[in-house]
Amino acid sequence: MQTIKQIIRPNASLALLLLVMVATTMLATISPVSAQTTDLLISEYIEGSSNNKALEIFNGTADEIELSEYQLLRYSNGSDTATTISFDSYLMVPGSIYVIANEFADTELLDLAQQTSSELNFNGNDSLVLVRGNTVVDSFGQVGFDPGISWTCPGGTTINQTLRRMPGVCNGDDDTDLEFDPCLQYEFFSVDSFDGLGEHNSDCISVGTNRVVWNLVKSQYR
Ligand SMILES: [Ca+2]
Ligand SMILES: [Ca+2]
Ligand SMILES: [Ca+2]
Repeated sequence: MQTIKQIIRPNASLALLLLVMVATTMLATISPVSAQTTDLLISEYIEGSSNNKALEIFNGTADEIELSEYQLLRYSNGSDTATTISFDSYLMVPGSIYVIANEFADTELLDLAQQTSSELNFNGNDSLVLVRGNTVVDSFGQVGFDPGISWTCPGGTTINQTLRRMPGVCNGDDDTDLEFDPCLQYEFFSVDSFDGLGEHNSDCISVGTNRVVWNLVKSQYR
């Protein structure tokens, strides 16, 4: 009768050992997480000086997402009629970021953007809705409501500031009719702060890390 030692190939033993080591390390280092991100998120909103306007999209899911299947709807000044902004074709791998900016923004901002659009011209009192087909994925503002100059809360305002989504926000706001309080989900930075573009701090389940580990284990079998 064969012993277990003989059945397991050397490569498989090595992979098993690696898996145990990785799992032990992960258990020791991963802090408790709140939830897993299930779709794209608006991770940053920039309403800066002049035409310095940008929106950052974050893929915190486990899947590669084709961004051209999504659209951005802009509802200006309390209007309930949208202007549609299409995304270029772009495959967002897990953990990746996409920045769309106003095409007349400063070079410093344009250099950080994957796409530009003249329609990305919100100025503080406009709602933005990220959709996939007819499904609302995330939203900023409140569709059909004009807040005046901007939405303001104790922490800041949606005009002449940079707003970054808090790390604990794992899912988008899919209720476009809900009263909008930017202080609940955003952190505020001074006008024309561009240094947070291209990265997003997330406390949600880090599916990207799991995937890297799994690929490492799989590679031992090839
Ligand atoms: Ca406006
Ligand atoms: Ca402005
Ligand atoms: Ca960011």
